[in-house]
Amino acid sequence: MSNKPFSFDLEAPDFIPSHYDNHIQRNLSNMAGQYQDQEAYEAMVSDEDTLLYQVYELKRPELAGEILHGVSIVHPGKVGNEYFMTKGHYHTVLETAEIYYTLKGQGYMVMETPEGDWAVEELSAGSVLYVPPRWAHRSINIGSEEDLVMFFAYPGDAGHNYATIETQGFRKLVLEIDGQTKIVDNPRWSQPEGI
Ligand code: S6P
Ligand code: ZN
Repeated sequence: MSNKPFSFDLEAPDFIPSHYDNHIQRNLSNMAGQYQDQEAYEAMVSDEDTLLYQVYELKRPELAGEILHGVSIVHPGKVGNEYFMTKGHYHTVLETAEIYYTLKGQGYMVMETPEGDWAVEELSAGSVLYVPPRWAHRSINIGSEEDLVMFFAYPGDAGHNYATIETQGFRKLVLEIDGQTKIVDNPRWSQPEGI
């Protein structure tokens, strides 16, 4: 991999990087057990394996001094009354942070720590979110028609730990109830052990 400086463009309306090395696509079938309404999930996935979100990554060596970065795009939609969202993860190296800059759309970042603290921050075009070390994070698109598009950057050695979230989800769910977006307790959640 070259160690020369480089640049690329992020342009409206799509904000797909003009250069990228990796394109990840996650569909409904990649989210088994993540949505609260299992019946709605099964019905949707057997009908069509809808694309939920995409990530465009610029590859860099996975070293502490590097900054991994790219663009994530969460499409609009719901499973039952729960919005389309990313899987969400802790960083394997817990003491690593992340920055998100929202380019387009409306959403929430749901976050929590192994100690049980939680936070939900709004995401809208032009807002910058700092996710401190130790905070697991999941992005959620609450828009009815628009993509939620964000530029992200995090330390090269961070890694991804999906297992804890896959087991029980996040402490808070973001649902649409009577046409309103609500943050509610996740009944499946309990304090994680041994992260
Ligand atoms: C990586 C960073 C993002 C996510 C992306 C998809 O640390 O947080 O690039 O990978 O938003 O989410 P997830 O939870 O499927 O990796
Ligand atoms: Zn991350």
